[in-house]
Amino acid sequence: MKIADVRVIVTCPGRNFVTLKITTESGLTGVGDATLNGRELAVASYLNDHVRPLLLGRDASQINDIWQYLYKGAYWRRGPVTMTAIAAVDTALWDIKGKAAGMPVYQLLGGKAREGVLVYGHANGATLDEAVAEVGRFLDRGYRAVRVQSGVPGLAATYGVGKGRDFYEPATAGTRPEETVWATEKYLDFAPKLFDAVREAHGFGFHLLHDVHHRLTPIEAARLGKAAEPYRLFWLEDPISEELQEGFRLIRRHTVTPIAVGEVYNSIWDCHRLITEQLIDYIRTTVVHAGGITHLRRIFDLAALYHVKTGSHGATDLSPVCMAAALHLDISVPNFGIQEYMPHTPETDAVFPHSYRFEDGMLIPGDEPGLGVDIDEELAARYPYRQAYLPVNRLEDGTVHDW
Ligand code: GCO
Ligand code: MG
Repeated sequence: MKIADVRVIVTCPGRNFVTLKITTESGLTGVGDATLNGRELAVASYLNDHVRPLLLGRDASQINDIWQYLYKGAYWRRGPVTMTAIAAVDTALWDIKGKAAGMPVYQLLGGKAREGVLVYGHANGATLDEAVAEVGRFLDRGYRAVRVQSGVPGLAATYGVGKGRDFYEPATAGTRPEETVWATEKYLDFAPKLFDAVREAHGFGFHLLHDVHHRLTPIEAARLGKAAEPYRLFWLEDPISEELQEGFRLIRRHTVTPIAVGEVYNSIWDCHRLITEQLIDYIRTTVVHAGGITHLRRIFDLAALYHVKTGSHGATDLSPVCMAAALHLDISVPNFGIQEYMPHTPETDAVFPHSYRFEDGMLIPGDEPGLGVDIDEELAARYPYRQAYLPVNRLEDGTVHDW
C-alpha cells in the first residue's frame, strides 16, 4: 500500500479549510482535516514543504510508525501547527485503512460501544431573552443538550454570540483581526442570571452547558462555578486560560460544577496533570488539533483511568472531515461524554460530502468503509482562500486579554 500522491487542498466555502488527501498506488484515497483557524497556511506549508516528501513511497498501512516518524523525527515536538499536520496524515491513513479493510473506522477501533453520539448545540442571543428563546428552538429540534451564550449588558460584543442565527463563525475576513472589549465584572454579575432564566423557562429536563472562553482568573471562575451550582450545568467550559494546569486546582476546591477544558491543547502532555489529578471532568481535545485518531485515543484512554469523560471540540472551523473522524472515536471509547456539534453551512457540506447524520439529539457515523467523508476537489477549487483572523480581546483600559 505505497503512498503515491499527497495533496494539500485549501478552500473557503464561507470559511477556510485545509484538507490533506493521500492516494495509494492501488488508488485508495484518504482525507484528513488540517484546519487551524486564523493560521491555516502555516499548516498547509508544513504539510506541503516538509511532510509530503517524507510520505511519498511510504507504506500507508504503517500508521503507528508514520506517526512516530513525523513526531519524533522532526525533533521539534508538539505545538498546534505540528500536531495539526500530523493529525491530518493520521486521519487520512485511518480512512485508507478502513477502506482497505472494507470496514468503517469504528470497527477497526473495536466496534460501537453505544448506539449514537450525544451532541450539544449552540444557542446564543444578543440579549438574555433572545438566548433563552434560542434554547427553546434547539429543544424543539430534538437536542438533548444545549450550550447557552448571551450578549452581556454593557458590552458591545462577546464570545459566542453569532452574527447569523445558525452558523456561528468568530473569524472575520480581512487583513487585521477584529477587536472586542471585555469587562469581567459585567459578565460575572450577568452569567448566573442567564442560567436562572434558562432553567426557569425550560426546566431541568436537558443538559445545559456554557463556555467562558478562557476569560477568568481561578478565583473568579470558582465564584462563577459556585453561583452556577443551583442550575446544575453539564459543564462550565474553559473557565481560565489553559496554560497553567495547576490553576484548575483552586477552582476545584470551591465548586462541584463540572469543568471541561482542552480545545486548545494538542498533546497528552498539555493535559496529563489535569487528568491524573482529577482537576477536570471532561477533556475537549479533538482529532484535528491533537495528533489525529492515534494520539487522541491515548488521551482518552488516560482520561478513562481517572474518570474523566470525553467532550470533543466540534466548532465549525473544524471541517466535516474532523467531525466524521471524531464520531468514529466517540462511538467506540468507553468514557465518551458528549460531542460538540455546530452544523456547517450548505456550501461547506457540499464541498465535504459525508454520511454522518443528526437524529434525535445524536450524531450517527456512516457505515461505509473508512471515515465516510470526502472532499469534492472541483467544487473546493471554486472557493479560493481568504485571509481571516479570530478576534483580539481587550479590557476597557486597552489591556490585551484572552479572547
Ligand atoms: C467552542 C470553541 C470555539 C472556538 C473556535 C476558535 O467551544 O466551540 O470555543 O467557538 O472559539 O473554535 O476557532
Ligand atoms: Mg470553547
